[in-house]
Amino acid sequence: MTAITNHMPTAELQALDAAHHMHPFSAQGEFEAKGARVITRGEGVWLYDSDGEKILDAMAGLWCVNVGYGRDELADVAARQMRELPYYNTFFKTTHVPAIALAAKLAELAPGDLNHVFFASGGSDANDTNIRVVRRYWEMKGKPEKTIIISRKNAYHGSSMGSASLGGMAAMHAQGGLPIPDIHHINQPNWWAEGGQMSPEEFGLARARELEQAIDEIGENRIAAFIAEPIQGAGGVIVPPETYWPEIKRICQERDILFIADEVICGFGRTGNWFGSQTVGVQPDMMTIAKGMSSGYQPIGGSILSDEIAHTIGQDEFNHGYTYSGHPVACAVALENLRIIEEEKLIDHVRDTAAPYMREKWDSLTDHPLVGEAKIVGLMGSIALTPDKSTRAAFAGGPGTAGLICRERCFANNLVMRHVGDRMIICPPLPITPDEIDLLAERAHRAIDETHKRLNEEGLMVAAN
Ligand code: PXG
Repeated sequence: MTAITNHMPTAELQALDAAHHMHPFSAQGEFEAKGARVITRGEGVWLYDSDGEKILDAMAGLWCVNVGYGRDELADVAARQMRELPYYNTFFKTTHVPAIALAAKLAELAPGDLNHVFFASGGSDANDTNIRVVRRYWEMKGKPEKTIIISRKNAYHGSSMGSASLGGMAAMHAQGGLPIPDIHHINQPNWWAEGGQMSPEEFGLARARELEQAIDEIGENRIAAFIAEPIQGAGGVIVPPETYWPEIKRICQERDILFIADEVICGFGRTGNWFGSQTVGVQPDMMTIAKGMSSGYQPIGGSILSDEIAHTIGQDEFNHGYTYSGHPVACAVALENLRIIEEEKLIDHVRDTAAPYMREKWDSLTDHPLVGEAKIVGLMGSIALTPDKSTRAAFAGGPGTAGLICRERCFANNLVMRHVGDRMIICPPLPITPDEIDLLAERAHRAIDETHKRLNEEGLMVAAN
């Protein structure tokens, strides 16, 4: 077989891809009709494809390339670490410097007494760790019946059996016998789609109080933990009403349950603080981290535990761990990535420069007849596409009627912007400049115009009843 390289014709690469490479969350058969876009290179906020197109990546890969593409420092650290110690495990009373240094750094950055890191290779396996940690914690506390974890519909916590069960994605639960036992889902704080006649403030309180109701109905003696993303990412960048998090905080403080903040997307500067829980003002007992912790340059994730939890489960053997827990190359790269975020003051850049400028541009999209609400926190934002913004209507054609067209128009305009149903979402690399934000907004606007035109031509600007 000849070597497969960037220099092969796109069609050949696509044919091989369709024949042999199974894609996540995809109907594989569709790649035979239309091949996948082949990405060959990245630099800053820009991607290049096999046809030589230059694409603005407003999704930072998959919500993860926080420091942007093309960072030589990260490549150099990886090469150095691979030469020195490419792998060793952290089982059986052994350790190594990259894992020690990264754990200590994360303990310094994480709020409060979150001082203990259990490493994984990504967010899904870190959330699996969390399920086992909270159940083990209560067992060690003499309350083994506290096993139930409360999560939310339309949450995303990963794709493994455990983490997909924590998640509240109906389409995932419909395949493969999920969820696992003892996971309970309450409703999400998505005012635009589900708020009805309530004000956002009333709705935020009502949805937060579902946590209290669930605890009362199931019994506090059965509940181990509540898990939530500070701002739902894959669910469509759902920014809760301002009343939501303070009420959740009150409930978590009053009740004897643990709170797990899933910071896989919100962490590492995305919301203008190190962690999203700082932005929404709650102190977690545990955090899930991944993605931005290495800016995606290496696959790594983890769980950060409070002193109390770590000391409690640490009194006996915790029968859990992954071959790549604390992988030295991944740890070294993550540590260098944190150094870049700190030394380049990327969080200040998000908070003081990029986010305010992006918000101005983003909010102005609501002038468009197709755009209902525009939401943005730090550098994660969403807009709701609607056939009738006065009633916050969904499309008669079902979820995705406008979103799918809009994503395709974004692609055609060399902008990566995702859709979730009929919400369009962005999550660009943190160093994005005002000039690049201008380009992002211009292309988004053009794509929305083209979508609107198509919807009108095809008679799809119709509200569902
Ligand atoms: N928690 C959250 C909040 C996530 O967003 C995970 C856990 C799982 O992480 P890993 O590293 O195992 O993928 C995620 C991942 C999408 C999309 O379509 C989002 C994610 C993954 C894949 C697709 O937006 N987030």
